Amino acid sequence: MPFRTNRTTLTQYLIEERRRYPGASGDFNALILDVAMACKQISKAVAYGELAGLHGEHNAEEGGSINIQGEAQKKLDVLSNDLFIKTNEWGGHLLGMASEEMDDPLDIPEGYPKGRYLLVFDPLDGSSNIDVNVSVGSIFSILRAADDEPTPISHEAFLQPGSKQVAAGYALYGPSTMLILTVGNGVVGFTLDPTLGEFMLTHPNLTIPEDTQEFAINTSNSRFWEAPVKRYVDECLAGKTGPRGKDFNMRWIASMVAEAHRILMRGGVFMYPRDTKDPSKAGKLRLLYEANPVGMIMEQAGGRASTGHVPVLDVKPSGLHQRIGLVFGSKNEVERIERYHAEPQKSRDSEIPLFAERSLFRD
Ligand code: AHM
Ligand code: MG
Repeated sequence: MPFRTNRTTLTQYLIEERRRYPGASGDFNALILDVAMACKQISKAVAYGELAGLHGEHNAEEGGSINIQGEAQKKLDVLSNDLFIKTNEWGGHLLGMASEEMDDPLDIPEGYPKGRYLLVFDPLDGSSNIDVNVSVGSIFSILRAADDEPTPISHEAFLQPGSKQVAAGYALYGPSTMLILTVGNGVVGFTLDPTLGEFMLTHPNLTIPEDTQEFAINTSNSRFWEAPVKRYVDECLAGKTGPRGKDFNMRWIASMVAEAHRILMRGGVFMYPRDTKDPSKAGKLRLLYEANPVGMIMEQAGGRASTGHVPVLDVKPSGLHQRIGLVFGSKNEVERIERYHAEPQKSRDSEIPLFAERSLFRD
């Protein structure tokens, strides 16, 4: 195994970052280390998989369990959620937690000190892929609670725009386990050294190329897309012979953390836009624990994250489990998609047969 003696551990990185803020209490660093511990434990559980009887649906013998999203929970969804709670509730850094897998926010149990941060997470994103052994991940977002925030903690405490995030990150459980982190000062990546059980700094300054020739979208939804998205994808597909004058490649893993990571490594654009498939849902992905943390990482790496209309980090959330249309990745491509949304659609509607009869647009 290639061995380097000069690798920086996550702990060392956090301590060195903290030295830049002499007034910092160390609470924040301890919180990140607790989150990292949850990710290490989840990484192990994911890796053991069926060896530990961890594949399949939660409570299958009792007919399964459904989360607030109406999605069947996997055993690993429930275990990952529990691991996040157990590794983070005791430390005294948090006032509350919220997760994709819990209908309501969670208070810090009696007996543990309360802190000033809020932790929001998707414990195992892409878990519908677990049983097929595709890369999945955990996504987290850290917010500051208001000084006078009452307890028990309310949904409202978490309804802060993504621009207020103190830190965000994800762990990717792939061929190697990685932790990607931003504390608002660029984006860094760590790789888990499995023998030491330590995250080692391997990617000290992640930046996303501004241009790309790779896009990711679930094209099975194309008949539900709004016109600007359809235009963008049509132009990519037209390649060299179309208005873009270059060929594009397409990828769809159906595991957002894995897609975000690919984009962070080599550029690209990801779209799960608002569409007309289910008018009760403004997109598939969730604002607070999917779009916002990934959005902060993208922006901090020089990319862009948008609803198609506005920067995703500017959106004032209206609900804990709110869904939103999401486009992120290489800056110039995301800006192009925003331009297509901003352009008046009328003239193009009549040009495109699909949109000539009826409008698929919504305000
Ligand atoms: P999940 O949080 O229930 O795992 O759902 C989110 C996932 C994303 O990781 C991924 O981008 C998307 O769902 C895939 O959706 P689809 O199956 O429609 O392609
Ligand atoms: Mg998810």
